[in-house]
Amino acid sequence: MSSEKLGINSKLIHGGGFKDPLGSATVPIYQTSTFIFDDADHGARCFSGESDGYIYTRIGNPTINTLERLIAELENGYGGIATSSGMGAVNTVYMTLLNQGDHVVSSAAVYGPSRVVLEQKYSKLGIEATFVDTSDTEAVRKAIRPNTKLLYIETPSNPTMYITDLVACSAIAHEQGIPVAVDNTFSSPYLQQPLDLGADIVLHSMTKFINGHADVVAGMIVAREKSMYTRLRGIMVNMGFNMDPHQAFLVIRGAKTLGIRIDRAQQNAMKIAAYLENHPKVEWVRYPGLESHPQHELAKKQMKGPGTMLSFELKGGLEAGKILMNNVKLAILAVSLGGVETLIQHPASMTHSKVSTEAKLKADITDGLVRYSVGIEDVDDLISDLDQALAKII
Ligand code: LCS
Repeated sequence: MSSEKLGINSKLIHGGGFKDPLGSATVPIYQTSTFIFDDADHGARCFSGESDGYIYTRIGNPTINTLERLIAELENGYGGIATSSGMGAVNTVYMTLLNQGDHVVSSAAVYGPSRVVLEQKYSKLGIEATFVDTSDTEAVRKAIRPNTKLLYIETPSNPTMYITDLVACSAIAHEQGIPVAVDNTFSSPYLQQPLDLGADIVLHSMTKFINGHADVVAGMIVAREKSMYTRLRGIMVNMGFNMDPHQAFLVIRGAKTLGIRIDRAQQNAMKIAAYLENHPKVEWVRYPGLESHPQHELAKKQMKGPGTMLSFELKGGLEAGKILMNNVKLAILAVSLGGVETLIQHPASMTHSKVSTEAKLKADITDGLVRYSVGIEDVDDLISDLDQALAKII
């Protein structure tokens, strides 16, 4: 059966199109840096592109290529480009599309380093960035300049959980011929497919949902068109942002259960969000599945489910948040997200600590905001854990 016709859970198990010549049921780890040519002419043909034989693992490797094909199938794109980390994917996109004198419009609330690298490094190469709340479509239109070469969106945004209208923003960018890249880490392709909503590039920190077991750092980019794919791939290869075959093997294994992990964690997240929203010590909760979320309707339209990430602020602000974080016993106090285990962290002093105080406040990353990544534990245990920790706040 053609894999295009399969449902997403079947694709997760059988996608990637790898056929092992020895009949292995799983994708083997081709732990090699280089590949043997049949003869000198074959080597030359591989390099010229006449033959598609493998050359060198930074350029291509059967285990890594299988993962690239799998994620490209899930995102409905032309091809995938695996990277050593999510930041490897982010920087491959920036380096491919931004040159001296260019300008990028980015969501103000993005993963801290995705913003900081533009402010502190690309600015020194003559590249300007404007950060706007991309959930405000008009703000995106106004931020575009004649030299804008990229619209970079994170939705839902880390850690504010704002949702950007991808259809509307892609249309605005495309009117000016500007490509749109979407960091889809918070949803994974299981819940959102940005290329189908108009984006040209989708990228992931696969460290999160796609791998799902907090044991790998990895990234992926998928391009809709061949020409963009070729440009991105060239930068990844020559910058050395490549993945390692063992990483690819672990991500392929983790990805098989993406659907059931998210279904389960999402059920937990809905209950936890409702519990927190009704708790007297909680000021607000931002979870796309709650009617109180400012873009609840858009989330329902654009995403197949509200996901497993939520942020909230306690009435006692940061001090109360610290008491909560220091007293949870089941949730783990750690950065990262999207794994089977529930994680809690404080963005202002952890994942977004390098973002300036002014920029944090403008992006609504308040000092009291706590981020909670819901795992697949028993939800009653997670709620009891929060309950006993919240009780410690006087
Ligand atoms: N994009 C998003 C939305 C992320 O959340 C992260 C990492 C990255 C890109 C970078 O991926 P990495 O290089 O770490 O694979 N986010 C983290 C977070 O929120 N806590 O720890 C890492």
